[in-house]
Amino acid sequence: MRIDVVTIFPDYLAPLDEALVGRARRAGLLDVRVHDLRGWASGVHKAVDDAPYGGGPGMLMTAPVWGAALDDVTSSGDGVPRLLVPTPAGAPLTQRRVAGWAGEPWLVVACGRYEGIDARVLEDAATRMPVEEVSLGDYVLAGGEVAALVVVEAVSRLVPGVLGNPESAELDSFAEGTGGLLEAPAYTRPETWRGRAVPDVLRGGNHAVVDRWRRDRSLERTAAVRPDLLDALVARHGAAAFD
Ligand code: 6GU
Repeated sequence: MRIDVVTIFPDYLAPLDEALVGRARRAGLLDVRVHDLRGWASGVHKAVDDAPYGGGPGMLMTAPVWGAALDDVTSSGDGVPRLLVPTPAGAPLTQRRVAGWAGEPWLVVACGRYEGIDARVLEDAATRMPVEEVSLGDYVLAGGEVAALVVVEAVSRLVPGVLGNPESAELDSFAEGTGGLLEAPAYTRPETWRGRAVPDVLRGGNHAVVDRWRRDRSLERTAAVRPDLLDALVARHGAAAFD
């Protein structure tokens, strides 16, 4: 899978050399390319932004610069990519959306500053390729770079071969395998630590009992911190959600 990231802060994406994503890149499973938007800016100042029409605070990134960058990047491979644009005005990022993107051959992530990109850029791009705006949640970041890191990491671990044990992705919080619930707490050795013992049921070797225990803890935890997820589960499965 190929992922291009366009940003005015390419060094911000340095973590993509590390850990799971870094290893997957070196193994040839992921082709991640980071581009400096300023390479498409012109004039002595290489400006990428300007004041918004209609007034208001802050600056907007300009259409000519983003248009030139996206023309070049999106025409540099086979077929057309899916364009992802991080913005607090986007639809929330979910595991379902991430899983959909993981099946695509090519993604381009366009990082804007939070005041955003001239709206015509995405309108124009959408005439040639699928475009999705995506938000990390209901708070405001200074730019899309952190979201690009989030998207690349979340997508990468679903690409075949990237995770050592693919079953771990199936059991994750929010994945279908756990029915959209949060994961149960987990323990490893030592058996007792600072007077706290690992729950007996997890050492008993009865897999059906372990599964039941984990399911109950998942329901408890989800009810406590994410009742909205439980509501969604009941809407889909009714009372059978608690079987
Ligand atoms: Cl994706 N970008 C920015 N700038 N702020 C955000 C966000 C994204 N998601 C939540 N806040």
